Amino acid sequence: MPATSNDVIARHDLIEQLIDARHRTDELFAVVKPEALYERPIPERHRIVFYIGHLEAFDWNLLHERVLGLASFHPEFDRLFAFGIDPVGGGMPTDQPSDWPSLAAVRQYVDKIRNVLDERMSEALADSVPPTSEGFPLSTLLEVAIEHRLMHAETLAYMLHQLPLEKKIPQAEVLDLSSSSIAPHSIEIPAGAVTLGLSRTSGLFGWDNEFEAHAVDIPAFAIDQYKVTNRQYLDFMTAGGYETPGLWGDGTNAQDWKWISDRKICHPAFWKRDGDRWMYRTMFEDIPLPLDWPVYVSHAEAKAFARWEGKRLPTEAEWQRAAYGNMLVTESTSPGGQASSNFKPNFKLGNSDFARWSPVSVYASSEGQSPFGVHGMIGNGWEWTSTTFGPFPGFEPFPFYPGYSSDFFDGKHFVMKGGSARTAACMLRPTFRNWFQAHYQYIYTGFRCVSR
Ligand code: AVJ
Ligand code: FE
Repeated sequence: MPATSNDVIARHDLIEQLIDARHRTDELFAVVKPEALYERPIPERHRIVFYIGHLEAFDWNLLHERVLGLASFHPEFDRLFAFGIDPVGGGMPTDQPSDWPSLAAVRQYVDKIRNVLDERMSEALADSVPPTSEGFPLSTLLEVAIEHRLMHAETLAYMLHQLPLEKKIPQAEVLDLSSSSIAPHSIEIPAGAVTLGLSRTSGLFGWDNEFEAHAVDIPAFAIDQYKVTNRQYLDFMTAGGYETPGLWGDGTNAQDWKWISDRKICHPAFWKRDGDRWMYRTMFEDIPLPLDWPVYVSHAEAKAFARWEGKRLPTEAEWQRAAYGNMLVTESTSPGGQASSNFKPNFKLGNSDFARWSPVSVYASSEGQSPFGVHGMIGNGWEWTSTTFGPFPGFEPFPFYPGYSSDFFDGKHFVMKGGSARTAACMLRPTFRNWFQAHYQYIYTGFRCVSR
């Protein structure tokens, strides 16, 4: 099938996007002082150096044989850097810095892959590129490579956030320390339908877990107008939230209580005690706790807060309805070949797409309101839902990346929606689903509560 000129333009555009995404991740590694690149800022994750190799190994493993018909030049590194770790309840990794290849060897591997891909991809683009034997067009594989890298631009930011300040090269950032006297209240969402997921006939790119589209009916409920702030969470702490077992389990299931007791957890990971006051650890400095910023906590902490308020976390479907009403994502490709949906929220104004390192006040912007007047659901921090991550009806794993989602359909991961300051614009789409374990504290994820 000959490629239309629109296809070619679209694919060239994707190569540009891949190159932009490389700049993003290169910039992140440049934040780390070179002598700290073999550190492990988060005990349960890989050392930083792994991710330098991982981003290229991923692109290479995806494309070299399938699309370009090229043999591997370094199978050992292709395997070593193939997968990250997301341990559930297992032990901590014990590898040593000396177990990893030198930086020079890793950088050589990266450069070589970039050179080969860039050369061969433009050649492939000049021809008409047939779908892969698995039936997916080259554009889908490129979107996978781009979004995989951009997701790591965010997960690497979480990781470098935990690296001690003296091991980073600081970047200037003007913090939003505005303070407001707004009294939070909740918004009534009438009973109605919402569509979750993308239809396969839409022609839009989505990950395997975004398909298939399906409608869900939702009874009326009320949802917080704003994300829960550090100020509100501090009230929960002052009221003894971390010392009240009943908030951390329902009697038969006390896993969350066991977790905070065993790990001696008594505050959010981004907070730090300094004498008689709370400090907040931003990416590059410690500052007095900004009370109007959204609180970033694990799912277990969010759930305990909601119980304390006599409320609960929204389901994924409730969150979607509060954010988008009954909007349906159906539209196919536009004339430029760029996929677009029929819904255009004003993403620019939300705190997202790498606009900042830090959150802003939840009251900062009157833009970004949902059709029901709920504020700030997209950007400025992901939001936890009560929904365990699982397949939509009609789910099929991508044959070229079967474990991307299905490895996490284990009842231990929860869906997050929205996006943070470090989420790329492309992943602010309504159907994107993110997920993490209930006890992971290091992510840019807050929440809002619902009642009824
Ligand atoms: C979708 C963010 C949960 O970081 O575990 C990156 C993304 N998967 N490489 C993760 C991912 C494989 C994933 N999240
Ligand atoms: Fe990855």
